[in-house]
Amino acid sequence: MESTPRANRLAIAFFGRRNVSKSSLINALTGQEVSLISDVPGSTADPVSKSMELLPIGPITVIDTAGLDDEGELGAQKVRRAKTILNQADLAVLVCDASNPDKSWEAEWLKTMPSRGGRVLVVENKADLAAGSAAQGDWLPVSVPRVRVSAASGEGLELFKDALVALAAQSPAEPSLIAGLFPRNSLFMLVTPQDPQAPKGRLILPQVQVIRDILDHGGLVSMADFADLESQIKSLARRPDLVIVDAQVFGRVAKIIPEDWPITAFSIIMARAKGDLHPLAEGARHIDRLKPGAKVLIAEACTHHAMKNDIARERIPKLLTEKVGGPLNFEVLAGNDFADDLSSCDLIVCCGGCMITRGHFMARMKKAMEARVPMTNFGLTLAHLNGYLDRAMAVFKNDGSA
Ligand SMILES: Nc1nc2c(ncn2[C@@H]2O[C@H](COP(=O)(O)OP(=O)(O)OP(=O)(O)O)[C@@H](O)[C@H]2O)c(=O)[nH]1
Ligand SMILES: [Mg+2]
Repeated sequence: MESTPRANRLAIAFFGRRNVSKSSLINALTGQEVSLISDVPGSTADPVSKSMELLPIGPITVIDTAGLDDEGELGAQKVRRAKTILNQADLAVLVCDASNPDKSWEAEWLKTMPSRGGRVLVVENKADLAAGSAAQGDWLPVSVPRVRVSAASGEGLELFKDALVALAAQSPAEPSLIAGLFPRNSLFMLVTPQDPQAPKGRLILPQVQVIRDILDHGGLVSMADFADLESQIKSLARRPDLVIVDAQVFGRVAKIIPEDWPITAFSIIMARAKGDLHPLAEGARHIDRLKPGAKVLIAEACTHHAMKNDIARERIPKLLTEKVGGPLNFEVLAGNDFADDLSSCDLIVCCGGCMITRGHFMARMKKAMEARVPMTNFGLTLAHLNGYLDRAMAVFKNDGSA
């Protein structure tokens, strides 16, 4: 279970005012000392994540956050981080104190929830302190599920888990990576060069995910290395419904296969899985309109040691500069989030987002859209600069969900 990539887990953020017992509730849910607990308001500063299995949902990540009513300069920083997590989460648990009858802060906060999908569960904790007093529900819209628990005594914890599971079950089903767009029994030909750069003895995650998606949708997989492709395609009993290739061999495979065979790249499929494909492709096409001196924000979602020929710091900037025909003004950002002000950017080029959830990637897209800055990703940028974006996108032409 621990091996499930974090990007594929349901992310559940716990939020609320200071000292309402967010951390205590997470510790009670996980049965572990995930977060520090104290009666001093403001104990949790940075968000704290813990992976766990919540049956029957499966692997989830719970995220503890600082109180959203924190004050002062440091408090404002804590609140900013907590809000970032809240915007990226799949589900939100609003924790409040059952013994405090004043729920005006919570009522105000709930009003903002519909704009982010409204997937929220209210937990009134410290029920042991409110024993005898009936739960006052008039501040709460009836559509929002609510449970009353006591992390201290354990009362109501099972109901809390059941409510979480019920809310998670309402989550829209994961969209199919690709095969759901095709009828059952469709044939997919995968071309994946197992060259020295490929990991020894195994396939990489996007390849495994696409194979699994094809099997889940009743499709057939035929898979080839690039080396003998020309002779291998002759032995196919029928024309594939789609050829899916590693980006680096797109051009060469496209030359070998007949022109009317639909073809796309793993990177395009993964871009569709993470975000809205068509606006991202538009973002890549926007490169044609960039002029020397334009500001390009290159954003990686995770921090890692930059290697020689690093895609974010060297390859993409070099290719973009060549394409535009003059120097560009690059800013490279690695880590959790964009700067607050994107208005000075002409283009945002994100990484594929393999380490972050779709919700997180979509939050980035929303921010770019609000700032009216075109956004794309590495895979689509390379597809456009290498001249195969339109052909690789053709299969998604009528795919409104992308
Ligand atoms: N009586 C009672 N006290 C509780 C319960 N759960 C937590 N507390 C107490 O409430 C206080 C705050 O708990 P925390 O879990 O640190 O609260 P928090 O919301 O994470 O607080 P911040 O991180 O400071 O925002 C602590 O003194 C806990 O012992 C409960 O079910 N009953
Ligand atoms: Mg805390």
